[in-house]
Amino acid sequence: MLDIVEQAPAALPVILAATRWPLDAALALLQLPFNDLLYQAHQVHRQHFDVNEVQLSTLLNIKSGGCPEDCAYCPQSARYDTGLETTGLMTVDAVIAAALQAKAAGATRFCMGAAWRSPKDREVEQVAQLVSAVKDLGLETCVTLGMLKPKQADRLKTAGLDYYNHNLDTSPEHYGNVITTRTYNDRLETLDAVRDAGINVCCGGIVGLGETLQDRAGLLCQLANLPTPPESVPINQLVRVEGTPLAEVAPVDCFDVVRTIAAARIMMPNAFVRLSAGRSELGEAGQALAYFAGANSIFYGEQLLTTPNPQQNEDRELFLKLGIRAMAGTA
Ligand code: SAM
Ligand code: DTB
Ligand code: SF4
Repeated sequence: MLDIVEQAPAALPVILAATRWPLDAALALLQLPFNDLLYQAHQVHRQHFDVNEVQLSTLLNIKSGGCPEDCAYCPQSARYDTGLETTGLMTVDAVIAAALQAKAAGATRFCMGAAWRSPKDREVEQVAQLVSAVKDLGLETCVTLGMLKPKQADRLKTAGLDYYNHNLDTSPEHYGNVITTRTYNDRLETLDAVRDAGINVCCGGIVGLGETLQDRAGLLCQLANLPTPPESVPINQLVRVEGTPLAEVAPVDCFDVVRTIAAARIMMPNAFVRLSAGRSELGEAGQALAYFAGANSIFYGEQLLTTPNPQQNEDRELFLKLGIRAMAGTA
């Protein structure tokens, strides 16, 4: 008897973590009537956040194109002819200039992306300088550089990195149809390294990769069942870019994007859920639904990494119409 009691505290958290969100529960959420799902998601949102506040992150592509990976959605893969110009890593001065503009426009976080499979230590050192420079401006910092080793994550943490973005993209089952040059497990290992370094995790995925509803539920379960769920969850709608293998895939229905946001909100109530790529396609009404469903973060600025995003004045106008405020900076 005593044995059981003594073992229980150690065993219990493991059991809870493994069953936090079973697949059938996530699938059931995505299959709810739209109004029921949105009502539930909005209630969860209201319990955990100020529903009239949205966090603004601005993206900068600090190293564009020429990536050796084969991600079938990505215009920056060297394997696909998308007409994209390849550039080297941006200088500190150019990055500071862009970050200052982002801050002046109202962003609280500056996210720098590089088209790498995994950075070399020398490249991590260069990015660490960029992170420190941006942090000194009073902005939160985020980078997405591909796969990261534990020591590299530690170095970025020391430089002042607040968030690392590394997406799982889709379910483990669909993953191999989209990317063959790195495994799902590689991605999970990078997430572990980031978490262990004490950096906030920004991890989400893409809808519109030809996945099933089960795959969407599977992605959300992977995210929600991580030992610690991500602090930030970007939900991207595929931007279909000519020259990539997924250029002609059927477009996603706007309501399916909103459903995915709503389920993410319910399954990860404390996370910032970012309505990411694909906002231009959603239009004002679609975005308003997404905010109601629990999205409370966006990429703010006329460009994502290589593709267009709504203009800043369009976002400001929509916020005004909806009574939404941009979240104030904390850095
Ligand atoms: N190379 C690094 C990596 O893949 O980890 C960082 C940059 S990569 C462009 C960051 C993320 O952008 C990808 O994981 C993917 O989720 C998203 N992404 C890339 N191309 C996209 C597209 N066409 N539509 C929607 N999301 C896209
Ligand atoms: C994320 O989840 N979405 C952003 C960011 N993280 C790096 C990238 C979206 C890229 C869309 C296609 C492009 O502009 O190249
Ligand atoms: Fe490379 Fe990242 Fe694009 Fe994949 S998503 S091809 S890793 S830049």
